[in-house]
Amino acid sequence: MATENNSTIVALSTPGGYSGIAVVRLSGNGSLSIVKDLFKSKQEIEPRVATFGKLYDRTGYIDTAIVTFYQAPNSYTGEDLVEISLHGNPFLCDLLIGACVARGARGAKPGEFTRRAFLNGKIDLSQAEGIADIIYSSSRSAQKASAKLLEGQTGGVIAGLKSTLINIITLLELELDFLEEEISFTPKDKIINQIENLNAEIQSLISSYRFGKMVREGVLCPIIGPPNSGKSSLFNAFLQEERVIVSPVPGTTRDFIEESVGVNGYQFRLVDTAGIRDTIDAVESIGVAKSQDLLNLGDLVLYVLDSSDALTTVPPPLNKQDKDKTIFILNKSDIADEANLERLKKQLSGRRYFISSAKYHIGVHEIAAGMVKYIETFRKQDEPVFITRLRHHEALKRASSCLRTAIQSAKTGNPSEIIVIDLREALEQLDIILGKTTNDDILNNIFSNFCVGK
Ligand SMILES: Nc1nc2c(ncn2[C@@H]2O[C@H](COP(=O)(O)OP(=O)(O)OP(=O)(O)O)[C@@H](O)[C@H]2O)c(=O)[nH]1
Ligand SMILES: [Mg+2]
Repeated sequence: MATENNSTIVALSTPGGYSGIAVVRLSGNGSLSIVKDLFKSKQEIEPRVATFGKLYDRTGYIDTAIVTFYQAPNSYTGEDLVEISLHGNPFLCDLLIGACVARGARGAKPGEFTRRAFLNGKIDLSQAEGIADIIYSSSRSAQKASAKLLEGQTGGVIAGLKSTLINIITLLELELDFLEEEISFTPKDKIINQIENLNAEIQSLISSYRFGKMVREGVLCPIIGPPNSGKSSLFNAFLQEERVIVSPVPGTTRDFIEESVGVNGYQFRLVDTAGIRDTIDAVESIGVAKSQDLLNLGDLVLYVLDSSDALTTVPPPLNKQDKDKTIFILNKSDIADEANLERLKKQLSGRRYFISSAKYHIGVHEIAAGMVKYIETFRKQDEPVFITRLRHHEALKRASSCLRTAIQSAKTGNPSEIIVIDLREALEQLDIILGKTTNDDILNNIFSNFCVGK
């Protein structure tokens, strides 16, 4: 009987709409027989050979097509899989999919092809996530990071940590097994040392997430500052278009507008915001409050000041983190007098700043280069991979916490069987990343974010 996991599934794997070609994919035991019933060709269908022919359903001719058959287990899903390329017309694709369903296939759910690849052991869970990430990546750095996930480099690093951990557990369990006998065991301080080294590696991966998150999700970069300082002008200068309204009236921007720009392979999510000031206007004050929130959320803050205004002052940093992530922009340099610029530069000593004239697009390249330089300070050159997904970050944090407990426990002289309990918990967390012990809810969550047909 065809169950949920071995039924034959079918879906359009290319975006709906009109296009040169579209690809309909089937996976499961029935794939080949369903296609043979629909497809007429002078050649026999052979594995991994593109075969030209014509598609017919019971009502008649559908389209010409190329059929490629991938025989189990040498396919994306590990099952028999057929790809049918036909003309990219939604009506034709629906006809074909309907004909497949009439012959026993059922429509695939989002990510179901990849889910089967995972369940059939073709890929681990981190690779499945790499596939989703590569489909949605929108910058060179994100694409490179997802390729590492997809190719299993991230999974490989995790598997390496896992095997170190298994070795340590084995040493301790060996001791438990031969407790009665006269054998010398690895001394405890040596074991503690091994756990500490492992934990240091995990910590290093955990700290790589700050960079990895910015690569995968883009660098959230709010443009903040007093009203009328030129925030919207700078935003437009980055985008090289008049995207938002610029006017001499303070309080022009009330809502938030986000646009992405790519610089040196990184994606920056610039957000134009309302000027921060005390205001009695209800709508404007909502905007000002949201600007404050963005200041906290942003990965990197561009703080724009009007350098032509003698009343402009540099705000003091609220804390170390704000100080680090803020780049000041002394804008309107074209109409600023030298003395005022010098006064502001002095106030900014020890902090990062650039001088610009957003109205005339002057200084924008330098600011962009400064933004890239800031992001790259978080990149660890000696790490082969960095963590890009919150799920991995959380699992590694839990693993590290178990290891710290194990170290504490070993140092206080607890017996091996107690230490092993925490080490096994850490192992489980690493397995979660690879999908070895992942519950259905997590799997559903991961695969439901895929498109249908992948
Ligand atoms: N001379 C000069 N004028 C500028 C420059 N940048 C902005 N302006 C002018 O300053 C005024 C305010 O610019 P906006 O970009 O709207 O300023 P804002 O910070 O977005 O203002 P709010 O949205 O009201 O907070 C406009 O008249 C701009 O043309 C600059 O570099 N030089
Ligand atoms: Mg504005």
